[in-house]
Amino acid sequence: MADFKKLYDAILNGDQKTAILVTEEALAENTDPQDLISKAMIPAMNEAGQNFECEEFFVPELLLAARAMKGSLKLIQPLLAATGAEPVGTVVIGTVKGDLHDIGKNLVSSMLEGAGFKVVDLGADVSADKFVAAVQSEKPDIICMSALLTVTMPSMKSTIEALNSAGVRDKVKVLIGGAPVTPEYASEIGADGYADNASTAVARARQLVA
Ligand code: B1M
Repeated sequence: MADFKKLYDAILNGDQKTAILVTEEALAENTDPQDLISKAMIPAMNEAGQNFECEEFFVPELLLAARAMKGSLKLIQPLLAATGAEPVGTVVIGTVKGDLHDIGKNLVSSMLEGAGFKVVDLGADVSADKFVAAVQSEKPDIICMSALLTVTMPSMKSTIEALNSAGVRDKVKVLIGGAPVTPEYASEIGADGYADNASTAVARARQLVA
C-alpha cells in the first residue's frame, strides 16, 4: 500500500531523497501515478503555498518543496507520457514571461504527451516573441500558456496580441491555465479555452483538434 502521507510530508519538508524513495516503492507496487499526484504531491505543494502566505515558509522552503516534487515527477512523467501512437496534434507549451513556475506546466506537458500529442516545451519565462517564433517554425495546432502569478497573467494577453501582429493568430488555437487564471480571463483576452488542471487541459486540447 503506497504511503501517501510519507510522500506528502517528504514534499512539504523538501526531503527529495525520501520523496523519490516513496515514489519508487509506490510505483513498484503499481500504484496509479495519478493518485500519487492528486492525493499527495499537489496537496503538499498547496500546503507549502499556504505556509508561504502565512510566513511560516519563505522562498528557500518553496524551492526545496519544488525540488522534492520534481524528483518524484521525474519518475512519474515517463509513465504519463508513454504512447506509441501517431501524434494527434502538435502543442507548443510554455510558462509566460516573468514567471518561473514550471511544475504545473510540466505536468500538463506530460499528460498531453501521454494523450498522443507532440509537445514542444519552451520552458518557463517565455517571451511573446518566442511563442510567435515557435508558432512559425513548429506550426502547432495549439499553444498552451501557463501563469502562476497574478502579475504575469497580462503576459498571456500580450502574447495573443503578438500572435495577432505577426498574422498567425488564426493559424493556432490558444489554451491558457494556471492557478490564478479564470475562464472569464480567457474570454476577456481572446483565448480559445481555459483548463484548471492537467486532465482538463488534455480534454480541451482534444476538443480543439477534433
Ligand atoms: Co511561487 N508563488 N513564487 N514559487 N509558488 C505561488 C504561485 C503562490 C500562490 C504562493 C502563495 O503566496 N500562496 C504565490 C503567487 C501569488 C499570486 O500571484 N497569486 C507565489 C509567489 C508570490 C512567488 C514569488 C513572487 C515569491 C517571492 O519571490 N517573493 C516568486 C516568483 C518567481 C517568479 O516566477 N518570477 C515565487 C517563486 C517560487 C519558487 C521558484 C520558489 C517555486 C517554483 C519552482 C518551480 O516551479 N520550478 C514556487 C512554488 C513551488 C510555489 C507554490 C508553492 C507551488 C506551485 C506548484 O508547483 N504547484 C505556489 C502555491 C500554490 O500553487 N499553492 C506558489 C503544483 C502544481 C502541480 O500546480 O502549478 O497550479 P499548478 O498547476 C496545475 C494547474 O494550475 C494547471 O494544471 C496544473 C496541474 O493540475 N495548470 C495549467 C498550470 N499550468 C497550466 C497551463 C494550462 C492548463 C492548465 O495550459 C492550457
